[in-house]
Amino acid sequence: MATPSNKKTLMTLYSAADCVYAHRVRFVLEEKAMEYQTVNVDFSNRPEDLADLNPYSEVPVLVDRELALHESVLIMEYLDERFPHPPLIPVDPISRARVRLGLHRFDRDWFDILFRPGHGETEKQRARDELRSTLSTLSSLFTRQRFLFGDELSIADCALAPLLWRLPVLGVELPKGAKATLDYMDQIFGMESFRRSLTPAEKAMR
Ligand SMILES: N[C@@H](CCC(=O)N[C@@H](CS)C(=O)NCC(=O)O)C(=O)O
Repeated sequence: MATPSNKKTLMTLYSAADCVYAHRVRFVLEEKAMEYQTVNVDFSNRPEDLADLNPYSEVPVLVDRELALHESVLIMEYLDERFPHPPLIPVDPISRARVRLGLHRFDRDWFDILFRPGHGETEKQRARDELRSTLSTLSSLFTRQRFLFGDELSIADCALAPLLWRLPVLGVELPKGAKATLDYMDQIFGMESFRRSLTPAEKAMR
């Protein structure tokens, strides 16, 4: 008779020391208090299986049993569905759509330009300027609510936080008047899950 195996299969995250996209996933995994193992990818010596797991050979990739999933946003959404507590995506369709639209805009307006290859310095400077002014404008929102989409942490906060952590590295300084945004950042950076999500290379960024 076969004995049921209760051997736990840990999820594996293919990450990299200072990858802003992998950082998003590490934050969500820590917020969900998940146990997982990490493969730290060195791009000058990629693990052979990375190309099998992700046709683009990029990180992050999450391997959960038979599933190999890439794209940070898809991974965050998957984790929230698979491990619903604490919920990081609101339940009503309008709020869900707003969160997803926010994620899309973060990538299109900032992450893709600042962290993906193929963008010139002029375009990057425009993205940095726009980021600084949007974060300043968001200050009035943060005087009314704790997080981007209300008083609960969402995957939008988890997606943006790794970029906020990198503001000094990017050379983006917020004006003192953006106090509520700075407080919002401190609140996130002080979270146990966020602190646990940091690699040594990321810890050295601030
Ligand atoms: N849109 C992807 C972007 C992933 C990405 O650009 N990852 C970078 C590292 S931060 C990568 O793997 N680059 C491969 C390389 O440098 O060859 C996501 O959100 O996961």
